[in-house]
This record gives sequence, structure tokens and C-alpha cells, in this order.
Amino acid sequence: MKLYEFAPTRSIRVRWTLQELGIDFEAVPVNLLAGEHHSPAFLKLNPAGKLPVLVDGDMVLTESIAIVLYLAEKYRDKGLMPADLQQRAQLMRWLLFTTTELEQPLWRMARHTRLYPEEKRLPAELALAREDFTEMASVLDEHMRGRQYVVGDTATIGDFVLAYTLDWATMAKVLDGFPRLEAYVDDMYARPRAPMRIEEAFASIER
Ligand SMILES: N[C@@H](CCC(=O)N[C@@H](CS)C(=O)NCC(=O)O)C(=O)O
Repeated sequence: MKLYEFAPTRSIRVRWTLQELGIDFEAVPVNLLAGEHHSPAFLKLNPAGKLPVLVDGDMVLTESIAIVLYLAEKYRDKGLMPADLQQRAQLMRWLLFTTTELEQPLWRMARHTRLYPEEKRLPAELALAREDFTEMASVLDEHMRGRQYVVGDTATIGDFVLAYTLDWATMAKVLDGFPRLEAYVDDMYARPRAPMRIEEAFASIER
């Protein structure tokens, strides 16, 4: 299996899942800062020009959530996806909540602070995205009261995706008001097979 990745990005979700599964894989670095994701060879793998990409035999799979779902299902015996249908439905719920309600405002913030060219950045949009994130983080915070994992009693792919996304929120300085969520992120990243945190990953490529 090959994982096309760039250390501080959403590819962390996939690396985390592979590491927790204990699977050997080949890491193929694609340097976004050097524009390697625009090369014709990479665009053949993912016409969207985005990471992560997983190649498993003949299959090329993009979209971080599709990839972690595929891996958890392929190695079902490792327990990263609940066996129970209703618990699986809850897992889907939180994966979708994480990507639509939490990640989207973070992505809007990133775009309006550094990704869009300066003339397209809208301070009002940035403020709205911050508000949207905070509102939905409160819902998650309430859900996490008394819980160690987002679904059930053991870690699942839902936790790897969520902890990475909340680490992103830490970097964006919008998690300060949520000590319970900050503690959850710390606990998840203290797992022996956890990947680097985003800040560390940035430092690793700047060296
Ligand atoms: N929905 C996609 C988003 C992928 C994505 O936007 N990846 C970023 C890195 S986190 C990327 O490759 N950006 C390069 C670009 O947009 O030019 C997923 O979850 O895999």
C-alpha cells in the first residue's frame, strides 16, 4: 500500500489509521509547498490535485474519509469500526459532523487568512467562520462530557479524524474555550501509535 502524503495535512488522518492498524505501507511525500501536487503524474492519481491519496494494488482512492473507512472495513478484525450497526451509524454521524460542521469553518478560516490571494480575503467571512466553528464545537463538547471516545468505548477512525481536526482548531486558536476538547486531543495524541501533531509536522518540513 502506498500513501501519498504531506506531513501537516489531512493525510495525517490516513497515516494515523494505518499506524493504529499496524500495517506496513510506503509513504510517498508530495511537497505541496513545492507544488508537486500539480505535476502531471500526481494529477493522474488525483485530478483534484489534493492529498491524501491511497494506492492499494490496482485501486486508487482519494478523500481522507473514504480512505479511513476503506481501511477500517478492510481490516475489520482490528476493531477500528464498530461491528454493531447502530454504533456504525453513530460513527458515520460523527465523521460527517467533523467534516461538515467543524472542518468546513476551519477551511474557510484558512482560505481567508492565507490561502486566497490577499484581495479575495474577507475579514467578515473569517469572523463568521469562527462563530460557526464555536457553535458546533459546543455541541461536540456537550457530547464528549464523560466520554473518552467519540463513539463507543474504544478508539475508532472517528477519533483519529476528530482529534486531527481539533488539533487543526488548536492551530487556528479557536479551541481555547474548550478545555475538555483540548484534553481529548492531548489524550488521543498520547496514544503510542499516534502521528505527529500538526505543529510538529510543520516544524519537520521547515528543517
Ligand atoms: N476533502 C479532501 C480535502 C483534501 C485537501 O484539501 N487536501 C489539501 C491538504 S490538507 C490539499 O491537498 N490541498 C492542495 C490544494 O488544494 O492545492 C479530503 O478530505 O481528502
